[in-house]
Amino acid sequence: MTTRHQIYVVAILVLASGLAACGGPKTAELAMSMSEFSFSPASATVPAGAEVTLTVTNSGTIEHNWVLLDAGYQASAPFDATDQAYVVTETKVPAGEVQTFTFTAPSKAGSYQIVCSVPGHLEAGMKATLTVGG
Ligand SMILES: [Cu+2]
Repeated sequence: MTTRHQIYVVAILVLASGLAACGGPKTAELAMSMSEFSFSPASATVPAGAEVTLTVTNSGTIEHNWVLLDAGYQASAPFDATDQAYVVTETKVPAGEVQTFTFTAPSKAGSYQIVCSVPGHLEAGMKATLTVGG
């Protein structure tokens, strides 16, 4: 009984040190600003599956939404319930404010569209691209 218990303890320690050697989950920082009617920068790259700390600044004079859509999906104007179903993560930022939040980047590498879902803004060209690396 004691021997078996000791084997479990050793196995857990080996597993724990293996995870530590991998450095844990990947992290990335991303900063974007929004204004009428664009994102800056218009493209960015993060590692797949990374814990991304995103800082979004609304440097405009009206509210904007930072909306990340599913892989390969391109929103069609006007942004509606069909497009909403493909939202991976989003945040609403009032004029002049800065928001920081964390989200997990998709685990699948590819090109992801970022749009502003405020009516009329996608039509005005408010979109960007997030590339998720492998
Ligand atoms: Cu907008």
